[in-house]
Amino acid sequence: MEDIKLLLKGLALADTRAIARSISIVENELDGYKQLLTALPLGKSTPLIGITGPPGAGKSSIINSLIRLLTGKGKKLAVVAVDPTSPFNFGSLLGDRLRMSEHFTNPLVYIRSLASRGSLGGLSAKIIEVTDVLKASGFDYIIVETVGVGQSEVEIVGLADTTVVVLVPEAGDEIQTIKSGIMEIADIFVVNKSDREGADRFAKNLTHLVHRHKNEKWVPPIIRTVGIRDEGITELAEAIENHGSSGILNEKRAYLLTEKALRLIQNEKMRDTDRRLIYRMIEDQARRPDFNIYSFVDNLISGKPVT
Ligand SMILES: Nc1nc2c(ncn2[C@@H]2O[C@H](COP(=O)(O)OP(=O)(O)OP(=O)(O)O)[C@@H](O)[C@H]2O)c(=O)[nH]1
Ligand SMILES: [Mg+2]
Repeated sequence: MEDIKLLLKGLALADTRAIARSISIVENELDGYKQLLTALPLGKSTPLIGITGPPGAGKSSIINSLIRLLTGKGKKLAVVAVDPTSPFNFGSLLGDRLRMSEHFTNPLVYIRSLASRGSLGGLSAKIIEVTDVLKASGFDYIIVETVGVGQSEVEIVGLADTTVVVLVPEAGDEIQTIKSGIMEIADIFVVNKSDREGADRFAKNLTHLVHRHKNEKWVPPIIRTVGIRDEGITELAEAIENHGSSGILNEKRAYLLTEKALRLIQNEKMRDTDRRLIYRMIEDQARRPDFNIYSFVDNLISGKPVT
């Protein structure tokens, strides 16, 4: 049995080993994980910055530059990279590792990757718990990198205080290719790879689009960056600060906590649900002409034999 009180003390002192151990306890639901979670001091809210965008847009490069800038000011950062396990994103973990490796020995930075495998949506099943452990560990910022495919970019909004969407000009000046959902989730837009042709036009078109979707409380700024050369990163850090102090977060707080509560309830309810088992049962039963998905689910929930 772990000494949870000792771990909590370790977290309060930002002890790296206590952080790593606590994360692994909540991630794998080891003995004492509930006790640990319910005792986390979450009163002081550490800003959680979500960085999302298409594969290869430069998210890790930008985070790398942000780390350099912010640790240079003595800030302590935790970075969580959610690794998509879908086959076309293979290699991104290695990419993240390499690009942030210069910071691995920096005592001001804690870097951790989480697999999204097994989660219902796009983010890791335990991302809420993991980021809450980090919130109790004395960091000035928590940054979460997710590849913006499918659900994950919508989910990040329910987790992050500030959502940064990274785009690249090569998405074309066909600004319509930007999914409309993105306009709703971005607090800040980054046009990365601004060293490339078409960046001007792209940023200009994006500005038009943002103003069409404008809400009067916060107009998402558009920051042009060159991630590999640290260009635009000071402006990005400023934009993040501005968003944090705009008063919007106070309004957003209840919304974020509600989103979290709903996801935790959902996870709790789905706890014993085994996707593969259901798949196998359906594979077997769907061949029957009288197969009915509603009766199937009813039986499953009420524990009646379904085979
Ligand atoms: N020309 C140019 N290349 C860049 C820039 N920023 C990043 N890159 C390159 O783009 C590639 C992808 O960068 P990453 O930072 O790994 O992108 P990512 O969005 O984290 O990628 P995934 O996590 O795999 O989705 C790398 O080869 C970078 O060197 C930039 O501003 N200009
Ligand atoms: Mg990356």
